[in-house]
Amino acid sequence: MSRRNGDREHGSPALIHSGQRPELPTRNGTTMTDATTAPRPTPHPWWTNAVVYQVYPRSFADSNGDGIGDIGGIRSKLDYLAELGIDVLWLSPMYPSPQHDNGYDISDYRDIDPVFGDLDEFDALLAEAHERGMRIMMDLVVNHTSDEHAWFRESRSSVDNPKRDWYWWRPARPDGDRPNDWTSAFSGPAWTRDETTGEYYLHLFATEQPDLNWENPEVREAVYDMMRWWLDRGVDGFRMDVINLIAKNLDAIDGADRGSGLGFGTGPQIHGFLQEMHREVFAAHPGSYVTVGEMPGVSTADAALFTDPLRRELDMVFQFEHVSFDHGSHKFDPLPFDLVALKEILGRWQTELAETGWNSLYLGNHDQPRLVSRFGNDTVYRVESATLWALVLHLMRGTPYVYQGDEIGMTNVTFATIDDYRDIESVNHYREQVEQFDASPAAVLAGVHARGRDNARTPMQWDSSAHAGFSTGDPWIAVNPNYPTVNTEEDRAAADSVFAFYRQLIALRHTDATVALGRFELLEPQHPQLFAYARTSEDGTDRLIVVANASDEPLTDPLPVPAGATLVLGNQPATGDDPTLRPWEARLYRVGSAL
Ligand code: TEU
Ligand code: CA
Repeated sequence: MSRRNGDREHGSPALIHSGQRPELPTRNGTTMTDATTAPRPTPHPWWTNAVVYQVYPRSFADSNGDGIGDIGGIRSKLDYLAELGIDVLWLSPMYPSPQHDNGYDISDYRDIDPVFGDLDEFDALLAEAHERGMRIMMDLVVNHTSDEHAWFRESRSSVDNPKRDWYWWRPARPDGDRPNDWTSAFSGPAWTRDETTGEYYLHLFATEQPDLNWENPEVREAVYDMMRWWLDRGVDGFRMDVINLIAKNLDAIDGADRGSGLGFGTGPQIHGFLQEMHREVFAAHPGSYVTVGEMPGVSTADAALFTDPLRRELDMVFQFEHVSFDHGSHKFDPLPFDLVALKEILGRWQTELAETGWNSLYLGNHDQPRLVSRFGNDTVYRVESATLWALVLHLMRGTPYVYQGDEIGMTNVTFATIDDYRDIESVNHYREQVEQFDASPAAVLAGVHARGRDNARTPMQWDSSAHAGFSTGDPWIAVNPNYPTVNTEEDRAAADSVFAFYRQLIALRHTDATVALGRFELLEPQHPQLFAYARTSEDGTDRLIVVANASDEPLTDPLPVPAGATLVLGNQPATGDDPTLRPWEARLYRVGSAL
């Protein structure tokens, strides 16, 4: 069943791969063929000029009218994705799950939840993606399982069950209190007392998401075995959910520390775990895979270690600095947008991972508000600011991730009451604030409007028909009411199509070695309106300059663009030599034979 062949070198370090992907057929029949079959920069691995698209399956496309997106829906949109030009599809979890956290609570790692389809349909999706030259990245959620996973059922059954030690069990403290004071990411304590034995189990997320004990070698082997099973099926890599948290801070676990388990950072065992995983899964399995580790709290120095190819841990990580700097006392307490701070963070990640390591580039995903609502202007300048941030992100060094709907400028949603929300994090937060802390319901709801995860989880807006063309039935969460104007059909017919702009950016990464690999340099770091930077080819002869006016006002200051530079791309109609940047105007220039 595997389409793999001997082209994939056995266990070789990432950086000596040719950068070609001969084992995948080219995208015949689409207009992207020129860009995607062009020789790729070598000797860098294939994913250094690839673009990833994240599908959140339950909100993407529903093929059977039950209101929940599914594999049939994804299959029906593969041509759309191929046209966009993306190289990799990251699929949020579709494994069997009680869905307390929309599939991030897995009860069986080796199957597909019937709400999404079955393994045969998954295999068909994989084959159809591969036929179009797209790879598939699975979501690997192994910091925790569902409390309905067979492993946890066994583990909780008695203190001497052979799987007892697969999870974190602790007796109450002598004073009868919980083992430590960690709180869960979804409100409330991170420990829950289980009636069966009277002991507590650890869950950094929901009560229904018990944390696996990675100190136990049997747990690790069971996970590696499952990963090899998916690679045997033909998948091309993994996005690893909160993978730094598998290594707990052991001193803190048995201490009485206050605060959140997430805040305690990563235990020192993490590098050993990831190197072992690499050895046991990727090196032991022929192929050229891509891995990205989601790592809340990771620093640039940590990330440079995790993504150093010679250390054989991960290919890239999702860092959180640029999606946390605008949190006040907590994530539902938004601070006003600070462009200078954002530039400092993104610029520092670019330069500090320049020599060793690799960045993943993202401004949104299924956990974050919509990028155009958070960083742009989602009313008057929706299209302009959506395309500005696309250009700013896609011209950086790293692997860009497009979250479903961003390619048409989808926005946040403002539901009237908490009953319209589905996300466990938002609903628990609201209840805790309003019921326990007597907060004003309107104020808490405002925080959810700004920062709740459901902003990104409303159904994909395909057209202006009922339910935005997402489903023929009632969707599991309401559609954003702006769907009659914001949808793929309208967008693609428009002269200023966001989709068309993304398509150009993605093609550029495939064909332009400076976009993929050039050195990064932030320009005018203190300018409050202008996001500007340069990318320079390794030999210094080619230079690209991005200038972006991230504001509602025109920008008349001189631009850091030398005379004679040529305009490569802009998000608003060209105005000849006009040096003024209109509100949310972004341009890309090329300076030939740069010094
Ligand atoms: O998210 C981990 C994470 O740290 C946060 O982004 C999380 O969404 C939360 O908002 C913390 O405040 C990952 C998944 O991406 C997320 O969907 C899951 O809910 C979570 O892990 C648990 O698996
Ligand atoms: Ca369905």
